[in-house]
Amino acid sequence: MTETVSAKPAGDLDEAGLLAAYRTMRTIRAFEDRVHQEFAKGDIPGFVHLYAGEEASATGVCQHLDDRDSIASTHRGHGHCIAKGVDVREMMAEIYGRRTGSCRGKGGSMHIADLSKGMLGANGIVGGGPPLICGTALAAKQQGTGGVGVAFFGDGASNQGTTLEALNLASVWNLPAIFVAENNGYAEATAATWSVAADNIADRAAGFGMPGVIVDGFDFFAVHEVAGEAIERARNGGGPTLIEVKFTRYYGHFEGDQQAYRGDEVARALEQQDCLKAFRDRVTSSGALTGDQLDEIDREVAALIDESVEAALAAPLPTREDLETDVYISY
Ligand SMILES: Cc1ncc(C[n+]2csc(CCOP(=O)(O)OP(=O)(O)O)c2C)c(N)n1
Ligand SMILES: [Mg+2]
Repeated sequence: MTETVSAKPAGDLDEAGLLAAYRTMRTIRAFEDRVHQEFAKGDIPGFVHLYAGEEASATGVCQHLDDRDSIASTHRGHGHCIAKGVDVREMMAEIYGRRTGSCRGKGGSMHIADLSKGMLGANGIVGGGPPLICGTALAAKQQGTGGVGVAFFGDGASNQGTTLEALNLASVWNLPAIFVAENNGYAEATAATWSVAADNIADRAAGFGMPGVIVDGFDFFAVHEVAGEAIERARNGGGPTLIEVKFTRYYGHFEGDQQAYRGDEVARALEQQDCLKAFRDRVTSSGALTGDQLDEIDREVAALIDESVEAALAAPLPTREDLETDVYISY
């Protein structure tokens, strides 16, 4: 049976942990809102898929991770990168295709990676992440590091053979792997209710002999709690978990998407469910944090994003010589 978790009382985070969670979610939102504006000016090359609305997932999961752990991401990867600690200035420069970017301007939005942070990369291949995580989780298990691998993937990716094979492999090898299905209701313009067999993606966990949990993706505390249990179990040799996080994305599938296939769900979610508003309400009404503390973070994050854009615009583009570097890596 798949368990559904939502709206648990405020979790076990101390003040520093709550402030860190809010800073991460606010940074993701501000980053994405700004990229949305900047993309419309025409200065950003390539395709961009924004993560706004989904911040509680990356943040609630990655807050449990450390240097031993790795994550695999998707084409909608900025939030995962920020939550795993990739430098925001380098990310912005990467999105602008600049030499100072995380991948020296050669990857762009869909390929931001920082192996030094355990961020294996955003990924243009739908369903590309889960098999990668089986590899890192197997390495962690064999080397006895206590590390885990986390694969974030979408509802569309949940139907890919690669994802289902990875779930099977993780289970038969009892890997310290966490599969986070980010069900935002659509794969491009195709509704998950139309394309995903079974009521819930998490229900599929039973077929692979692992726990499956559904969580309200707008509720940071619920995601944090569910992810914490799954990650602890994996670290202690208890094997993989499939977590389904349900929410909606605030922008189109990609920047430029006319979204003719959608109703008023974004306006409703922003008004009634938004993870940042819900977090603020929860922590200020319980007295855990003050509104002033959160406002201060908002200001600091806004300044960081301004600086990142200015620095990216002023940074050099890659040169012809750069074409021949970073092609092969020696291990
Ligand atoms: C293997 C593969 N097939 C198709 C595509 C084209 N494509 C890019 S994003 C996408 C939809 C993905 O939907 P989902 O997994 O739900 O992620 P979301 O965009 O909702 O975050 C598709 C079909 C691709 N990039 N890779
Ligand atoms: Mg989707």
